[in-house]
Amino acid sequence: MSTIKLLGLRISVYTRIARMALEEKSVDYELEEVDIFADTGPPEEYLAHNPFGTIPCLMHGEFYLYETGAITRYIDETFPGVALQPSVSSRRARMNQIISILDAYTYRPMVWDVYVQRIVVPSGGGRPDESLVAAALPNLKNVLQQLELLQDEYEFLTGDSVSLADLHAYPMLRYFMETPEGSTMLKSYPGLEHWMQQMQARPSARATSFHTTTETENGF
Ligand SMILES: N[C@@H](CCC(=O)N[C@@H](CS)C(=O)NCC(=O)O)C(=O)O
Repeated sequence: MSTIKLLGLRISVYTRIARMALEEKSVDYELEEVDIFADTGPPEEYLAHNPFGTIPCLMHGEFYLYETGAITRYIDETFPGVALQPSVSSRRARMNQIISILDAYTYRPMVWDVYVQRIVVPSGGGRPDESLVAAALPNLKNVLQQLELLQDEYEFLTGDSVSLADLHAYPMLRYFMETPEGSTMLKSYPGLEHWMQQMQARPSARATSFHTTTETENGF
């Protein structure tokens, strides 16, 4: 049995970020699904490990760790394999800057205000709140513009090899691309569009798809 468990959900953006880091490092782990979105709220036993009730939470033997940025850095620094943090401090600073942009200005508008309103709410028979979508889009334009500027001429967001910034960004952009607004907006940023295609082809992305095998992630 694996001594490494990730408590989370397959459909969760932050769970996928941590899973992609585990996959990139070829770590043998088990995903244990914890339904924090149940009507009754996160299970009591999960709150004992993460009192904030967010996912994911990494379990490595007796060591429990929540907060995705801490988890991915721990994975990179604990397990052998290719380094996922640039060795040059200015590049590493860019990586941390991008992760902050994603956490602070990207996740909520991209995932909750656009993806959930456009895809999840209608699929459950509800009506999307168009005001949320409309308010999010200008901010997301700003995000994509800054990400492309920061990427500069590199293949990946912080250099010519993949880093934790790429793993943090991909799941958010992946959901965004499933919306008409997201796939249209991305076309204005060819560097990012190319990056997205590269990321999508990585084994770590393929192994962690949000969707079940009957659905694909190729259609953006
Ligand atoms: N700061 C947390 C955020 C994680 C997060 O927001 N995860 C989402 C699922 S993708 C969640 O747990 N949402 C439930 C909530 O916010 O109560 C981290 O970095 O791990």
